[in-house]
Amino acid sequence: MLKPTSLAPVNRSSTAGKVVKISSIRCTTTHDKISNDRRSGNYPPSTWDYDFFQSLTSSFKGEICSKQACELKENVRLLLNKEDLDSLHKLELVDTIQRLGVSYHFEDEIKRILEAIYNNDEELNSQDLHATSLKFRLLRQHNFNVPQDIFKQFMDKSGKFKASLSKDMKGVVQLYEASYLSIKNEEIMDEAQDFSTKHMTDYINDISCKDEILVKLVCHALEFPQRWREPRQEARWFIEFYETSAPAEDYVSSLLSFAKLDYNMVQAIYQDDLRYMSKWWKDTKWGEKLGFARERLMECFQWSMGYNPNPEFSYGRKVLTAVTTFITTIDDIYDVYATLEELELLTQLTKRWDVAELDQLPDYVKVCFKVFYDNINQVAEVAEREHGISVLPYIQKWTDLFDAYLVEAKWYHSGYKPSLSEYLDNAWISITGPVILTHLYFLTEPSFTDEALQSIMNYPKIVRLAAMIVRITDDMGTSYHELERGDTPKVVQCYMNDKGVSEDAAREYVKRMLIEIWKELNEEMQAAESTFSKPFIDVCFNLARITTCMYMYGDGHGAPTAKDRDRSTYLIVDPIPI
Ligand code: LA6
Ligand code: MN
Ligand code: MN
Ligand code: MN
Ligand code: MN
Repeated sequence: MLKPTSLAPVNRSSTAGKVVKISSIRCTTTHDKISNDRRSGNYPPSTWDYDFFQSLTSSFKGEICSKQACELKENVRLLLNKEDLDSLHKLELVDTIQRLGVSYHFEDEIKRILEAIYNNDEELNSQDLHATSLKFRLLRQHNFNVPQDIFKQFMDKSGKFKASLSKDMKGVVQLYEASYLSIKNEEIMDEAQDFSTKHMTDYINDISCKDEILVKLVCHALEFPQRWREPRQEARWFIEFYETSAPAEDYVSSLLSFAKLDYNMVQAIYQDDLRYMSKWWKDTKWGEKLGFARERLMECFQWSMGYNPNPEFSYGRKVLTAVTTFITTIDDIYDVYATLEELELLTQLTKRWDVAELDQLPDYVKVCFKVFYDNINQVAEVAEREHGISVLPYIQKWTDLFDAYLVEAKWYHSGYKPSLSEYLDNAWISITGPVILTHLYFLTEPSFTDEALQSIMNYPKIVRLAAMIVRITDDMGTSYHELERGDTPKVVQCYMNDKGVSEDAAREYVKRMLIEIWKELNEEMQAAESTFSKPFIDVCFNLARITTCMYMYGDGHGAPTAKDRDRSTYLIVDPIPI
């Protein structure tokens, strides 16, 4: 029997105890009878379970911790406000604080520092590749206009970066990181990326290079640029790196102490969120009743942590964890379990947004959509109460996702091979970026203009671009298994079919495509500012970043490996030893 399931925050819980009527659900065995004819995703079972989630506990809670964190935080603030620090040291401090994962505490201070540097940078040694690149990256990150021309001085007459610069490997790494803040048609920045990537690759391949710390930094950067990295994973890596590489000075140890304590305290909040959600998940009974689908609560929680890692976003994280479990299960219904006839009927009927309308469909569909509608309606109710606007019509655009799922199911069942552009036209919706970001919009925006609402209804460019990055990155990580179990051609295969090229060549092409879309996303950050708030723009980027993180070792969502499990452990389970 389904139990009432609630996502509502405790202090807004007037719908929390709403009793779910179960009379319309007849849990007969019909689905067991037909299950023999159905496909299976052959996904491995989850390696995490309810008892484990319930056992999560942290000692980084309570007043003593908070008090200590407050004191340490004030030390860092004093450091940022120091008058006698020169511009380069200020930039380095900002960069360090960001990489340590604690910049969300100092947004005003950081903004002031960057504004001052933007308005008056004579002090900064512009001949220095490291300083110039760092300034370019940090200013662009914070939406200040900096032209690519500031790198011209490092180039020779033929428009190439001077070969002698390769001796300054720290500067080259900064140039590489800066190049990922570029927008379309910036030839100098393209050149910067090629130049830095080449010399960094040569550097780590040179067996005579002795600077182990620098090798570690270069390898980390080559794996993924900072711009693409998920902040919590990066923080965990950087805290360790900084500990071994920074000078033994007082300010370093005070920064590190704060970063570690803050990491552990925020992790304790994630554990609370996850414990709550594991109870919620158990109450859905999907694990038992929809056994064909992936059970991925830990991974779904990590997606939601990635969209917005800030501690106060607990309610939003819970909603997005539920949304991601819905996506995972419904995607498996469309891709693997259901028949095409069921999917056609289901897709049509979901538009009525009422589980009673699904009566003609098998029980597994009703079990799924009962929980789905109840929870999504509740999420909309909470948002409507909070914002005083009608939110449900926007959120009901889940049905666009189901339409896109059906298109793919029809392609698969008919053996149709779409062209790359036909595929992508549908695939940026079927990857669920729009659904996720629409939910996040109502969870992050402080106020709502008609223009912004209209834009959200039609999926603005920033949503489209972020979703495209998610789709391409997902396909690169998941298509191997998908094609094995039977699925429509994914981005790489569509390009191979279009052009008649090898898989390797197609993968290379798709990687370039990804870089180009990131450039467009960078550009859109500025344009979006006139319509959306910074927190919403941030979650669009964070969606792209958490995707990079989830698929960095393969299909980290559907078939997590030991490395993925390690990541879950250091993000959610184990604190940093202090
Ligand atoms: C993708 O699985 C899936 F279910 C996710 C929850 C991850 C992607 C989406 C988010 C949360 P699969 P398909 C942004 O790779 O069938 O099966 O679209 O998705 O390729
Ligand atoms: Mn299962
Ligand atoms: Mn799928
Ligand atoms: Mn799918
Ligand atoms: Mn996939």
